[in-house]
Amino acid sequence: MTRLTTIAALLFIGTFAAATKHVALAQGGSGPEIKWEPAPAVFPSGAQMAVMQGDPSGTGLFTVRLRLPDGYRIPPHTHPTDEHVTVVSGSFAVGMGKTFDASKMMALSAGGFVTAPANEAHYAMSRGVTVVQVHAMGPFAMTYVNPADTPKASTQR
Ligand SMILES: [Cu+2]
Repeated sequence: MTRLTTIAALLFIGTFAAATKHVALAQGGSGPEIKWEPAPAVFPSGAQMAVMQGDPSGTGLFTVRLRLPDGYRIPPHTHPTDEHVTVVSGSFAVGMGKTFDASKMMALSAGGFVTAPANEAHYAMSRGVTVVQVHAMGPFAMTYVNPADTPKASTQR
């Protein structure tokens, strides 16, 4: 029993050490070292994106941050996988449904968290310059409910 406990403790320490290493790596990408770039053309113009972890175009878990200007709107859309959003700063309002309706949105401030289930239409708007962190299983894709809302690559940036 005691020996088993010791082995379990050693395993735990090993796991913890590995996790700590990952945390240390992640810290290299936080704060002023975050590399912001114009968000991909699938987003309405004006947003910036930084990849924190993983590859949004790959098939595994990825984490990105989006920096949105005041009043930035993302029209109703869906994703093929659950989208998990954590508000880092600013104010981010989210609504569920196929029609943008500002009166039905839930406003989230820093620390707020919301999950948009796969294939369920939702929309969003920022109030003030806002940073959100999105994590999901890749590959990341957005399908706009109204095809006319799909940003045109030629008008980006
Ligand atoms: Cu979304």
